[in-house]
Amino acid sequence: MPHSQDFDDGNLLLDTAKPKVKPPKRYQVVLLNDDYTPMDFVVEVLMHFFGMDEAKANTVMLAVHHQGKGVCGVYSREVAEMKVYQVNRYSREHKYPLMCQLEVV
Ligand code: TYC
Repeated sequence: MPHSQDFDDGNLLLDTAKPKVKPPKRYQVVLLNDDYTPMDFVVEVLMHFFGMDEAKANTVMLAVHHQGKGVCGVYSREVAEMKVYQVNRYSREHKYPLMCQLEVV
């Protein structure tokens, strides 16, 4: 009859090895309030660039309006940078000062 200690391979290495790969950082796309951009335009941006339905877009727009800024979504760096670029370009094209920016989580 084998003794239980015969099968003890010790897991000291597994327990102490540091993970070599860190989880990737996540990037928040944050929308900023201003006094000039129409609320309807902000709602349109949130629906078009962030896939929100109208009710969600309205809620987020009003939160930004009252609190000064708010999170539109959390993405990889590449996707977040592209969203910021596209939203800021779209706002400029329409001559509105609406701004969004990146924040590392
Ligand atoms: N404060 C703007 C207004 O009163 C509306 C607004 C909301 C603008 C959110 C920007 O990110 C923003 N017309």
